[in-house]
Amino acid sequence: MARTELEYAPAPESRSIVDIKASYGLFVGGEFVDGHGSSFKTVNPATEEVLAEVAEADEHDVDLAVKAARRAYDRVWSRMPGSERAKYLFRIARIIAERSRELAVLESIDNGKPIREARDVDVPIVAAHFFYYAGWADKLRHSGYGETPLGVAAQVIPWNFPLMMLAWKVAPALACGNTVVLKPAETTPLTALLFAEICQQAELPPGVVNIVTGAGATGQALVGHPDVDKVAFTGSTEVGKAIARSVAGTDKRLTLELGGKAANIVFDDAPLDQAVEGVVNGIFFNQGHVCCAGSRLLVQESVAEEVLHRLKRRMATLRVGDPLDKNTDVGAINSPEQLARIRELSEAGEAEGAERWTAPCQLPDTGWWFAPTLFTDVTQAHRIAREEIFGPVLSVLTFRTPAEAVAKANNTPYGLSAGIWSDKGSRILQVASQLRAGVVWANTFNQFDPTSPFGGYKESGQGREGGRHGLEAYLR
Ligand code: TAP
Repeated sequence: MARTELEYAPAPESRSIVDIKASYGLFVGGEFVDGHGSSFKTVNPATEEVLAEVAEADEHDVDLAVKAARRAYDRVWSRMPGSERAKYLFRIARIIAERSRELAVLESIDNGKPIREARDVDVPIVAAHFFYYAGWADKLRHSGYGETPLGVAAQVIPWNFPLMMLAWKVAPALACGNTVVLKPAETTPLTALLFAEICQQAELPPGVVNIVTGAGATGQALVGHPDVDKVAFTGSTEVGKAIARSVAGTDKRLTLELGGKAANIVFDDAPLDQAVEGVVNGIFFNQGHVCCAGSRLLVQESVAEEVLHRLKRRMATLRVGDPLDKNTDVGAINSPEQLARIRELSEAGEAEGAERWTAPCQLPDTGWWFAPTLFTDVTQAHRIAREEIFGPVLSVLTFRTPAEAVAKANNTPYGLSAGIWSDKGSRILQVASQLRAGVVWANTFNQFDPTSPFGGYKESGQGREGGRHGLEAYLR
């Protein structure tokens, strides 16, 4: 079948399974309430259609949300036995699993990510996180953690994995007995608001989870609120540093999950087809809007030509288009601002002398799109080798020896993740131990599991989310 026929196959039935309201308020104290500030529009990045008008929380709204969280913490949640908290978390997890289709479609529409990924990756991981941390809620005391929650957690998340980032933050916080006020990203508020409905459905005590929508100013008001005990932020390194400065000198606990510029290292003894598949997944999954994306391919010189040949052949088969089409591999870019940044950095790559290759594909006329792109002849000095592009753009560098691969991989201010492709277990272990990255995948990439800690070295952040380590951020 011709690729174009498959690429843009509409899926109207998917769209109809979600009920998107014309406008949304804030979720405070267990109820949807009107905000005191103005409102903003959230837009489908694949169609530029306005999906809904969403309240923009101002300082007063944030204060009300923190007060609701404090009340719920003092009166109910921190006093509740862990076994009881677990029941609510299990209930939330089950409802997420039951409503997974609706969540996946809404995530795809608001974010632009392919429905196949939202359905098979994001939402299952979200449910798994709630199941996993539900299991911890009654075991903290017996695991040497004590059972002393921190209080009210202010949580600010980005737009690339809206629901998943929510789950990574809310599930451990609640399991430990904290209450939360969460701010989703301005461009992707809808699944957090659907999650609020799920909290109501689960009869979670009012105020345990509060959702304040808005832009950066809302986030700033939230993390700066004096009655917040803990700040958990995922987003850019720039904003993360500003938040770290703003909480310095207070007794607020802080965890930061920030940017990345991961190296995906392919040695000459790697199973090449498998490696190419991993490289493609590493950079084109979620349009490359992934903090741990394998955005720098380091390939051993002796196999570079062969790897590039296979990589281009594979990239040419990627289907870019309608995120609700189950055949789509690469969806829409989340916002015009992000598209402009990807374009600007790609143009800088060409201007600095790297060679650009774009996968042949037809992009839709409306919406925000960027074709899968790779750059060869990249040097470490190029901006495309140093800066986070956060888009479907791969920079290829070569190396001769493992020591050179390690030196290049570590030559970045970031340190979130890395990948190693080799047939030799000893080489994998040796190289992994030298990489300054919080997560190192071997012969695979972008594997996430709630039992496994995730987080960065250097400017990729501080603290860990996930696993047993993820609890420590929410306990005193
Ligand atoms: P940011 O611009 O940093 O935004 C992240 C969140 O912070 C958004 O909710 C944003 O609101 C809010 N915000 C903006 N300015 C703020 C301020 N001064 N005080 C408090 N909150 C503020 O990042 P982004 O562009 O949404 O996300 C992309 C970045 O996130 C990338 O660098 C990526 O690597 C990183 N990321 C990291 C991870 C992990 S786990 N390390 C995971 C995903 C993404 P608005 O939406 O209104 O701007």
